[in-house]
This record gives sequence, structure tokens and C-alpha cells, in this order.
Amino acid sequence: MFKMKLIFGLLSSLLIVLNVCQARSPDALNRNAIAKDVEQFNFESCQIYCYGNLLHTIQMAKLYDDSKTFVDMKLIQSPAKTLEEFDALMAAKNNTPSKEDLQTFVNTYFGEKGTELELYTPTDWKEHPAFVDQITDPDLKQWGIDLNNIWKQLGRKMKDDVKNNPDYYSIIYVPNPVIIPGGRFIEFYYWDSYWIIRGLLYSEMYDTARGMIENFLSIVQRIGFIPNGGRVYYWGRSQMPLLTAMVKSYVDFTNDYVFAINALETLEHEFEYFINNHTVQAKGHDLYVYSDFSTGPRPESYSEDVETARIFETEEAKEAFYSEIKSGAESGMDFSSRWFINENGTNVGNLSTIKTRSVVAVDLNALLHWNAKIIAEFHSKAGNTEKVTEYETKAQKIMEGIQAVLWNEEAGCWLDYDLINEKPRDYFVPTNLSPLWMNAYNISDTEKISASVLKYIERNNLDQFPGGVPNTLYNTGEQWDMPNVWAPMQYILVEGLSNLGTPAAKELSKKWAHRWVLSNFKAYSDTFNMYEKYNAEEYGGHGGGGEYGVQTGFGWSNGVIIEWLTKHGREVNQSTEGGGGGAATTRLISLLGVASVALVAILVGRVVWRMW
Ligand SMILES: *[C@@H]1O[C@H](CO)[C@@H](O)[C@H](O)[C@H]1NC(C)=O
Ligand SMILES: *[C@@H]1O[C@H](CO)[C@@H](O)[C@H](O)[C@H]1NC(C)=O
Ligand SMILES: *[C@@H]1O[C@H](CO)[C@@H](O)[C@H](O)[C@H]1NC(C)=O
Ligand SMILES: *[C@@H]1O[C@H](CO)[C@@H](O)[C@H](O)[C@H]1NC(C)=O
Ligand SMILES: CC(=O)N[C@H]1CO[C@H](CO)[C@@H](O)[C@@H]1O
Repeated sequence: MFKMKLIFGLLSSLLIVLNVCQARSPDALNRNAIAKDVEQFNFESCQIYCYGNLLHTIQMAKLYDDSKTFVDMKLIQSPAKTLEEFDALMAAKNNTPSKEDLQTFVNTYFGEKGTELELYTPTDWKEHPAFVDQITDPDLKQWGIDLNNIWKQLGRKMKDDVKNNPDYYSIIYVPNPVIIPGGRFIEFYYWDSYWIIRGLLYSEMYDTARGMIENFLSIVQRIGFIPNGGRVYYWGRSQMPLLTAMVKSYVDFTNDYVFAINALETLEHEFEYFINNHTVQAKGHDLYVYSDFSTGPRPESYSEDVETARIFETEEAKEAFYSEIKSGAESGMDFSSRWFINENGTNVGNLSTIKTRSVVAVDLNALLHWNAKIIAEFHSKAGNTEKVTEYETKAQKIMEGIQAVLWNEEAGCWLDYDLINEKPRDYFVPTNLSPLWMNAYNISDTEKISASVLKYIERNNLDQFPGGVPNTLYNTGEQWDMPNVWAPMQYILVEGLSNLGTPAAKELSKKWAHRWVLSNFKAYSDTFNMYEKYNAEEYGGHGGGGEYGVQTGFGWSNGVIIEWLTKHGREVNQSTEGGGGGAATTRLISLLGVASVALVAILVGRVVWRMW
């Protein structure tokens, strides 16, 4: 790996020297920019899937309903050969190929999507994990068993061909099997995996959990950071840096500190990557924003981004917009009024108003603080006091920034900070409370913080929603806005309040956890599905809006429910809230649910087999 890095380093220096010697045409500048990126992200297949004329031409022809389809298709020939054939097609068609020409080209040179992964039943899957015994209500217990069964349907393993011929795929090779989110998300995703891994740990699937963590470690070792998801086309964006917290979760369940200590060098590397690539200054403090270093529209939503960018006149303005939108994707909240800053400095707007890089995000800063604390803890286990001091100091610095810039005495909560207008953004997002979950607050202030935060919750009427706390209080049609509710955000709120530990905070935490469990259960009883997102306004309703249809599966939703069934299963029952029909009927429905899940699995299995 280091030899590879050296070669790429030399190559890119050579390119830079060549560029300096040349006249600085826009083309040379562009190549220089790409050379810099290539140093970090040296995948051959990026020429096809990340940027360039082929990607542009095919994605703008809109051959498929979902733009992600094309970039998930495998190559039949090498990237070089494919590009050569594409150039030949363009030359033959006077640079204006018809939609049919392009469809024929894709049919000839690309294989079906989703062929890189095969179904995989995790070998450490347990028929009856102990968490099930924590659940009193028989229907909820059956649901816990169903959710545990779903891990088997979401298991995937890469085919050997991906390892042997990585250049032919957009997927990034990883050695161990993974649990995917589900729906259109047929590869692993970074932040999703945190809640999936916790669910696996509660399901006693320690090998699968460790394997997924090892995959992420191997990615950091190869390319220096973890992309948003397991595809080369997510090349310039990461996601909430949760790898260190994944290792911490694994250690909390297994006590395997040796694993954590062995991972330390890689965890530090990822931490430094974030610190080096996401820093901004506010009120004299170093703080962190989500940002992206690639060029061009999102490959998986290419034509959509080009359309939205039409209102920008210059190439620079379009490119800046693409960066903002990819930075929004890095935050995981793609998309939300949380990132909109209009000319008046408010959040009224649409996607073209997105300014992610100018919003200091509470969650990212609290998370980097947490990373530094966990790394210090692991170093302390290793007896490396120098490193402990180094990382405690880093944590303390971030904490000072959070307190000085993000804590807002008036609002009684942490708020994102707008760098353009140099002011806090007083809009509710669950992440405003994320320092509670990640311990990014001064423990001696617990009582005071608890009182202010509970007032903040009351003032924003956050307890009024039957289906969970919405992501924002603004309905824009974007999927990370009202009325959508997301499992990881409920998790941050509930675990944060529980962590705060005052009686009032704990009571609200419990209430919200129970509500979430029962509302998810209602949706499951009605439709036999677990959803990617739910609906705050409807008890048992699922979410919608945004760029694609609602997805089922669903990794992080299942993970959060399994954790809360474990923690609250002795108390939560259907008579406590709104709850659905008689126990016997729901039990029958639940059994039907298992049957239909099994049937779907068989059907999916067949289709996948046919595809090979
Ligand atoms: C900004 O404020 C002006 C004056 O109040 C108003 O006319 C305009 O519509 C506002 N723009 C947005 C995007 O809210
Ligand atoms: C989005 O907002 C911009 C600027 O306020 C406006 O020009 C554009 O028409 C809006 N786009 C849509 C799709 O509403
Ligand atoms: C926490 O608060 C206490 C009391 O207000 C203060 O003495 C201490 O310095 C604070 N600690 C940090 C790390 O800010
Ligand atoms: C359901 O919860 C209520 C309130 O906590 C409790 O009184 C009741 O006994 C519980 N029922 C079952 C079947 O656990
Ligand atoms: C684009 C960019 O600034 N990349 C930097 C990210 O951080 C690493 C070190 O962790 C640098 O080597 C890159 O240059």
C-alpha cells in the first residue's frame, strides 16, 4: 500500500510539474485538480464512474429512472477499452449520439447492476439471541425475532471477481461480508453501519460486526478515509466519522481492547483526515464543517444536479453548487433546509440555496471531540501516556470551540453556526442535542444543561408528534425535513437525554423510546416492512419525499429497534400508547409477516440467481 502511495505521489507530482510547464489552460487546471484527488483515490474505474465525458453523456441521456442504476453497472471490458470504444462511438456519431446509440453502448459494455454481491447468510447468526428474552409483550417479542431474521436477508458478500478485477466495478472491494441497509442501497454505507453494527452486537453476531469494522479499517488503510458508501463514485465525500465509535461499541460488548489498540493507528489516521480537510475558523476557534473535495455533479444523481445547477451562470458557480450538494451528502442529511442559507441569512429556500460548507455542524464537532476522547481512552489501555495527553488536548480544544461558538445560552441548546452571516442558526434539528449523546459537554453543568435543553424541547413543541420527533420543523419536500423522522436521529435524542441522566431527561427519553418502538411496530404490523424513514405526524406512518421512493429493509431502523427492545422490552407494551388491535390478531399478523418476509426472500433469491 505504501509503495502504491509513493507511486501515485510521484505520478501526481509529475503531473503537477507538467502542468506548471504548460500554458495554464482550464484543461490543465482541471487535470491538476484531478491529479491531486487521484493521489487519495486511485481507482482505475473512477475514469468511468466518477467524472468525464462518458459519465456525463450517458447520465444526461437519462437511460434509467434512477440515476444510480447506471453507475452501479459493472464493466464488461477494461476502463481503458471502454473509454476507447466510447470515443469511437462519439466520433462516429458526430458527438451527438442518440439515446438509442447510448443504450446500445451501455448494453454492450456494461453488465447488470448488483452483480458484485451475492446473498450471504452470516455464519454467526443466532436463532434465539438473548435480547429476545428481554421482551415481555408477546407481539413485540415475535417482532424482535422477525428483525433478527431480517439480518439474514440483508447479508451480502463480494464475489471473488471483484477482488480479482476491481477495475471492472464501481464497488469498492472489502474482504468481509456486510449487512446492507436494503432497498436501492445495495452496498454498505458508512454512517448506517454504526446502527447496523450495534444491532448486530445486540444480536450476538460479533464476527459479522467485527468483519464490517475491519472492512472500514482496511478502506482507511488503502485510501486514507471512508467514502460515504462502498462505491468509487462517492470519491470526495465521507460521512459522519463513526468508525472510532464503532470500535468502541465492539469493545463495550466484547472487552476486546487488543482489537482497539491494534486499530489505533488507523483510527488516528481517519481523525487526522477529518481535521485536515474540514476545518474552518469561527470566533477564533478551529471548528469543522462537512465538505467535499471532488469535482462535478454527484455521479449517482448526475442529471438532477446538472438541472438544479442551471440557474447558476458561471462554471465556478455551478462547481461551487456541486461541492455544496456533495457536502450535504457527506453530512448524511441529503437534503434538508438545515443547509439552506438564503440572501437574508435564513433557511427559506430550495436546493439551489444549499450552503453546507458554511454551516458549522454541531454533530460533526461533537463527534470529532468524541473520536479524540475514545482514541485517548484506547491509548490509555495501551499505556501510551504521551498519546493520551495529545488526544485529550485535541478533545479539550474542540470542546472549547463547541462551548464558545455552538452552545447558545439564549436558545438553551447547541445550534449550528452560519459562517456567512456569522450568527447561530436557531432552527431545530435533532443534531442540536447531539453533544448530550457524545458527551461533548461539561459534566459539572449537567443540571443547568438539563433544565435549558428541556425548555428548548418544550418551546419547540417537540413532544407533540405521534410518530416521533421530526428532523426539522419545516416542510420543504426534502427528505430530511418535516415530517420525516429517522431512526438515527431518534437514537441521538433518546440516548442523549438518557445520558444526561436527570430524572426529567430520563423520563422523556423513555417516553420517546417507547413511542418510537410502538410506532415502528404499528407500521410493521400494517405492511410487514421496516422503513428507511418514518412520519412524525402519523403514528405508524412511513416517510416520503426527497429524490427517490421510500426504501424498505432497513438496516439502521432494525438496529435501533433491536437495541431499544433490549433496553425497554420489559416495560414497553402496546397498552401504553395508541397501540394496534388485540394481541391475538397482531400475533397472527406477525406470523404472516414472517411468512411473507420468507417468501420475498425466496423470490429475491430467484431473481438474483437469474441475473447471474
Ligand atoms: C429577503 O428579504 C426581502 C426583504 O424583506 C424579501 O423581499 C425577500 O423575499 C427575502 N428573500 C428570501 C429568499 O427570503
Ligand atoms: C429555487 O430558488 C431560486 C432562488 O431563490 C429560484 O431562482 C429557483 O427558481 C428556485 N427553484 C425551484 C425549483 O423552485
Ligand atoms: C466545567 O465547569 C466547571 C464549573 O463551571 C469548571 O470549573 C471547569 O473548568 C469546566 N471544565 C471544562 C472542561 O470546561
Ligand atoms: C403494560 O404497561 C402498563 C404500563 O406500564 C402496565 O401497567 C401493564 O402491566 C403492562 N402490560 C403487560 C402485559 O406487560
Ligand atoms: C483535499 C485535501 O485537502 N486533502 C487532505 C486531507 O487530509 C490529508 C491528511 O490527513 C492530506 O494529505 C490531504 O491533502
